[in-house]
Amino acid sequence: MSTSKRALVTGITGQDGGHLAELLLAEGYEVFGLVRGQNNPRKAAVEAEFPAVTLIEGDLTDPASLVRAVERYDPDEVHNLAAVSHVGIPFTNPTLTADVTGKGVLNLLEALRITGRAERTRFYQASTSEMFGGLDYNRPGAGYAEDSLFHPRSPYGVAKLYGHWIAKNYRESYGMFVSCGILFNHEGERRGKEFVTRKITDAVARIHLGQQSHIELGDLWPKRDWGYAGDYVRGMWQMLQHDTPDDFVLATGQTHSIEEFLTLAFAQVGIDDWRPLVKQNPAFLRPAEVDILLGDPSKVETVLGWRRDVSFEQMVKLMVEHDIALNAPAA
Ligand code: NAP
Ligand code: F7E
Repeated sequence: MSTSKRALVTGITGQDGGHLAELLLAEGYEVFGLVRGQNNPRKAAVEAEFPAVTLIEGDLTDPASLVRAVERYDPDEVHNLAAVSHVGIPFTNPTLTADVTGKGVLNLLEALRITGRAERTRFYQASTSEMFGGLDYNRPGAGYAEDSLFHPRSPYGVAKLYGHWIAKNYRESYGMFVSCGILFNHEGERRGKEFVTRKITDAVARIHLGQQSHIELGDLWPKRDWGYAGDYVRGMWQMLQHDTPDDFVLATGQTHSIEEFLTLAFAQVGIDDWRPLVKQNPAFLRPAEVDILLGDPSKVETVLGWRRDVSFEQMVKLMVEHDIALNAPAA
């Protein structure tokens, strides 16, 4: 029997799943990834990039599949990254979002508890800054911290708040080692193109290469606290290595509008006046918008010594360069 630690990662086909698999393998873990559905098109990409990862069929909405996974692979750590993670799309499928993003957390915690792992398996829950909401009455000031008021503004945020509280409840009720990372937006070259940053860097690359004429977006004024995903998965992992379970905000402490992101991204390809290349499409507006997100990472910096390596400017540059290389025709 191997003596290395065993980690089960849900959401392994997603952005954070890729960064986390990379980190855990480098740390010497045996990594198991939960993949849903028959013939999932993203499974092959994970198999190709991480042949050492064992993929397991399972779905957060299927409790029996989770019981089977934890019984068979007996993880020391479970990193629950799986979710319907888009904020806009769940306005049209709120019930599915509640089932996966909310109740799915309960299903996974129960799988650990009823199979007798409450005292031995450490659990990470991917909570989110979307639980805060960015409204006037709870404006962040120096930044939202772990004890700030919650007021989610979307079915996604509401479902995540359930996941957050049920995770804390299992810590308090059963003494489980459950830590929640309240993560502000984090981006990078693995980000899905349905999110605004990657949509922009992909479009900037394609406009630069003459493959696209313009980009259609929703509101440009909202502000987000954008960090680099590689730095954030290191923070998640550090939370499970700490001697006690706790909740931590991961953020940069800076906030930027989408307009600022556009300015930096287009500057990478020498375009200063990007406004004629950006059109508003009402399809990308949301029934309720989160105006501003700004996080205060003081606690995670002090308690866990977490620091980010990649600045906002470096991240935008990295993403545009990556998308130019990806979209460029083969020589
Ligand atoms: P992502 O790229 O959208 O990945 C989501 C993952 O969840 C995918 O692997 C997806 O699998 C999986 N999934 C969806 N429904 C599932 C189900 N029913 N059963 C099992 N797996 C399912 O998200 P991410 O950006 O990596 O984020 C990771 C986690 O952190 C998410 O929980 C997200 O809500 C949270 N979070 C993200 C941010 C951020 O800025 N990135 C900030 C705060 C919190 P398929 O490939 O099969 O679709
Ligand atoms: O939107 C605006 C949009 O979808 C950012 C998820 O990882 O972070 C992410 O959620 C902003 C919003 O991310 C478009 O209205 C304008 O104000 O990139 P996004 P998000 O909603 O902040 C949080 C922390 C999570 O937890 C989530 O899982 O950009 N926006 N035009 C647009 N957004 C998108 N997607 N597409 C547009 O065309």
